[in-house]
Parts: sequence; structure tokens; C-alpha cells
Amino acid sequence: MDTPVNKIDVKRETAALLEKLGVEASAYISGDLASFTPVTGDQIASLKTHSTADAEKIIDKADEAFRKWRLVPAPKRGELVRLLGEELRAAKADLGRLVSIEAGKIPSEGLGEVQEMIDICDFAVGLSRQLYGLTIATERPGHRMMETWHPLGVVGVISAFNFPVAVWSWNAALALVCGNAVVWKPSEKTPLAALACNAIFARAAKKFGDAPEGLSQVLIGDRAIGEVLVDSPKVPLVSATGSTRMGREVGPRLAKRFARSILELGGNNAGIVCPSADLDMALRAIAFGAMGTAGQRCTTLRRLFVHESVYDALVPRLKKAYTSVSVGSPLETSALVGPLIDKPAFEHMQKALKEAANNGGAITGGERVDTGQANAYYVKPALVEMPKQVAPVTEETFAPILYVMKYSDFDEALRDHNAVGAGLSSSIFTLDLQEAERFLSVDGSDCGIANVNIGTSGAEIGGAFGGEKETGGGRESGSDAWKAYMRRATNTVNYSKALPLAQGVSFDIE
Ligand code: UN1
Repeated sequence: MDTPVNKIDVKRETAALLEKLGVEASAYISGDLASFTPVTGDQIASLKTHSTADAEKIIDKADEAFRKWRLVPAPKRGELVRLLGEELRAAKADLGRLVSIEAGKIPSEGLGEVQEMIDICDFAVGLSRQLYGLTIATERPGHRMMETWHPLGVVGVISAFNFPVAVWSWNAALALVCGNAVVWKPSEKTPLAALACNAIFARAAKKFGDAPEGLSQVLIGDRAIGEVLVDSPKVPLVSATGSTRMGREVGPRLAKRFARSILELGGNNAGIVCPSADLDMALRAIAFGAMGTAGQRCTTLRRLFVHESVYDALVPRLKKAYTSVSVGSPLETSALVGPLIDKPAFEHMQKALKEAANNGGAITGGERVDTGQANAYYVKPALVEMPKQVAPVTEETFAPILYVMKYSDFDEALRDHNAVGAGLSSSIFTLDLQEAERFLSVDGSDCGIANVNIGTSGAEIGGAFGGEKETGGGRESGSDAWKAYMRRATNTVNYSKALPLAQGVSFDIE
């Protein structure tokens, strides 16, 4: 372990970064929401929180902003998002560092997250001229049928600690070009990054000139604040990222008032390593997928099925990577694995490992790494060889645990691959075209993301991001995910002098 971080320095550095990013000190020095850094476990700020009454007011203001913003032509709305992208470019180093402080990400991942924000802004700017509707052949002469996409309203965003800034931007960049306003409830574990994004947005809005006030706002507080967002009749869409348990509560509540949801919930992502796999490549992809971000991505690789013919060539090398991987402070060392977010995360990990051992698992790693700081939770990532896919393999534990299982029959591996509740991301490592195509086919992987010869995590923003089954079915980010942020109107225009009815119906009044 490298030198422990001086806690006063982290607190000071945080304040300096926030000031540079444009956040008023009054927002985080004497409030009632304590914010911690997982890097040292120390408190770094106390944020002012919103009451539920404040939240109602914020939503009202967003609704007013929406009513003005929807009248602004979409390419002009794109200009605001272009400016947001520019501000993010300028703030990349500081915001990336803040993400490292607040979420414990290593520097390249903190910066990578901000890069994802920049990328989605670029994507959304182009999209602002491409909110296309179809023209559809009609069965009636002298008629034209078409689709028009209209802005939807206030979009609620609920995000998790592990991507404290990117998830907001995927939603906000699209929502804004689509003509919507945004109200964001970040995780209580990473509220400072949200304040920073708010300040960055404010700068872009100022440069834009006449963006309505309240177009993008942040709600700081606990679950009760999120509930206001979920229950408000002024919020027609909530995009929520978090656990499947959270989604089970949020989804039905939204459905009850016929609001839309984009749910991005748990993942229990798996990879299959086939006999022909390029093992050097697989090794690197598995290491990043399973140990990167300390196993705290929703796309983290959690299960690995390795063909018996390559098991002994791959798994010992993988174990070596697990024992030798550097674990340490992302602020002061070049370690590849930073801390877990908090003590409960560590406890869940230990509980899962115990259960795995009880079910015949052979564990490499998994122990706490002592940094001399009682409240920081660093662990060696754990590789667990399991005789078969039994609990806790079938559950997502948000920690760096990779369960490895041997297979002999491809169909069986595929079946086991799909035999879990979540359906987010998946990978196959093979040079055999038939296996690769089968994995991507109708009876292959049942996930929203299925990859060949790359890992499960680290998706680009250009594709639609999200998953099936208990992952919630939502799609964010690229491709045509924008459609979820707009309402579709089908328009039929009669430019003839007659009134033919569809389906040959006659209804002639005198
Ligand atoms: C998440 O963990 O919530 O594909 C999102 C990835 C990132 C996004 C992860 N681009 O790993």
C-alpha cells in the first residue's frame, strides 16, 4: 500500500476544485447532508438539502422552463448542448478529479467518465437536426400520413454513485435537444459532482443567452426527494439508474400514473471463453471488466464460463493478475483498483464470499487491504472458482467478485449464461464464427448488450445502453434512445376534396 492520503488535503482539494468548477461554497459547507470520500472515508462536505416542498417548486419551475424551451427550434436547442460540451471539455480535468474523490475512481476512469459526457453532447448536437419522423403510405387518395416527434415535458433523472456525472449527461443531453427540461436527483453518496455539473450547465446556459431559467436543476436530498420526482404529475418521464430493488419500487409507481420510465437496473454480466479464444486478449478484457472501477459498474463482469480445454491455460494467469493487481488511493497512487464506496459495500462483498465458500467456491483475494484508515474500504478483487452456478453467483453483488466456472458443452454454457434475473451486458471470447454468431443470435445471449472479443463494460455512447429482464428494459444514450424522451404524434392530412374513410367504411349523413 502506498502512502495514505492526508484527510485535510482531500477536503481542501475538494473545496478548491468546487470553487474552480463554479460551485458556491454556501451549497456545501454547512448543510445537513454529510458527504464522504471513499478514498479516505472522511467527510469532505455538508450539503444544503432540499425539502419536499422545495422539490415541488423546482419541478414547477422546470415545467415553466419546458413550456418555453419546447418552442425553441431543435437545432437551436442543440447549440446549448454544444456549449455544454465545450464547458465540459474545459472542466474535464477538474471534474474528473472530483469524480475520483467522490466515487473513488482511478484517474483514467474519472476522466473517462467526463469524456463520455463530452461524447454524448457531441452526439446530441448532431441529433438536434435529426429528430426524424416517418412519412407513411396511406390507403386514402389525396391524403398524407406522417409522424411528428414533440417534446415531452420535465424529465426526472435519478442516478447512482458509480457513474455520478455521465448518467446525468446521457439523459440531459438528449432530453434538452428533444425540448425537455431536466430535474436530477443524484445519489446521496455523490452529490458534489452533481453540484459541479449544475454549475457547468449554468455557464453553458449563460453563454447561450436566453435559455429559460430552471431548464436543468438538481435536487439534493434523500429518498423522499426522489419520491416527489417519481410521483409528480408534472414529470412525464423518469430515467432511473440503480438497483433492481429500487426499480421494483419506482417502476410500478410510475406505471400507476401512466408516466414513462427508463430503468437501468442491476446487471449480473457474464462472459464465455471458448476453446479458440485469443487468451491474451481475453485475459486483459476480463481483468478490466471484472476488476475495473473496483467491480462497481453495472456492466462489471461478474460470471465467467471457461471451456475445459482452455481452463488451465487461462485461470491460473487470471489468478496471478488478481493477486498482483495494485490496490490503492486513486488520488495519490497509480493503482488500478480504488476503494469500495463504503462499509456496506464491503460487508455485502464479504457476505457473498462467505456464501460462495459454503457452496464450494475456492477464493483468491477478497480480503481487505489496510490503508491505515479505518473508514476507507479497499479490497483485493476476488476470483472465485465455483463448481457450478449456484447462489451467490446468480445474484449481483456490487463489488469486485468474479465467479469462474468450467464448461464442456456450449449449449449448456449459453443456458447458464442466461439463467439469471438480470440481462444487461455479455461477452463471448472466440475466434469461431459459428459460436460468435450463435451468441449474438435469437437464442444466444439474452442481454441488451452482447459483445464479441471485448469485455462487458466500457460501452461507447453511440449505441443504445441498457438491458432486459430485471435490468429494467430501458435504453439510454445513443442509437434511437432519444425517442423515449419525446412524444410521437401520427398526423393524417387530407388535401383532397372528398372524405374517404379508412377500411372502406361508409357513413353518409344527409
Ligand atoms: C453504469 O455502470 O451505470 O459501459 C454505466 C460502461 C459505461 C457505463 C456504465 N459506459 O461500463
